[in-house]
Amino acid sequence: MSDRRDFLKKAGLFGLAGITSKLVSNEQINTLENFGQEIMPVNTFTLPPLPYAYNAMEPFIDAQTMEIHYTKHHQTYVNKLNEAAATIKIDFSVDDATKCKSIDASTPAVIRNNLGGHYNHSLFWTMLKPNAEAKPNLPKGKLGEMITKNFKSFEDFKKEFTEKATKNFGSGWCWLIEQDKNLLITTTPNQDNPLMKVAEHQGKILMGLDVWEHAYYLKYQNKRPDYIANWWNLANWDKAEELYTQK
Ligand code: MN3
Repeated sequence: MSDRRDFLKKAGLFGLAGITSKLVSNEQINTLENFGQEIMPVNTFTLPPLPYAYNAMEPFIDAQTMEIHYTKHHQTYVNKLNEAAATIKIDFSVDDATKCKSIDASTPAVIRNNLGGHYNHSLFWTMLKPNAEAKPNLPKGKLGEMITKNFKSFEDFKKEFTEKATKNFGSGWCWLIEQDKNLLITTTPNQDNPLMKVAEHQGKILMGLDVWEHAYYLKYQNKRPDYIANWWNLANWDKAEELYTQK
């Protein structure tokens, strides 16, 4: 049902209603959205295509949560950021990670919150990987070795990350970062991230978990620990390894 609703909405958006008789795939929608982005001005933030279908993370993250999270929450950060960029100067000659690195205590809250929201979610979608069959999901490669070295074992790492993600009060994120060649688990409030000068611990982001209620409330209600426990099935360790080994 939600795919059909989504189709009807997108079809209306792109003026396709009536000229096509079958459902449009997410890939086709992404192509249309990419086309839309290409004709937009350069100094504009755009919602990146979601690299999978809304139901791809089932049964651990439900399709409706994914759809609302992406089309409403992430889109709103993008919209508010663009509104703010109309009056506040933003350096568009650098990438979004570099823009985040320049955020300090003097940055207007509207930029800090919405740039963080846009950057964090753009990254978050790529840090999830479908795993409907709940196959064992462990970091491998160089990062896998480093996690074992830093935290004694993957289980010890998992325990510490789970605890910090659970205890991050209110809305925020839990991160695995690299700092001075060591790995560290850290949390940020709201839409801050470890690239920003305002973060308690700064470093290279390797993995991140959104613990805002909007990320889990429909399926898990107040049970954040259940959401976190299920998220371990979806953590995209291939992406984390790519980030870790990228110089
Ligand atoms: Mn979110």
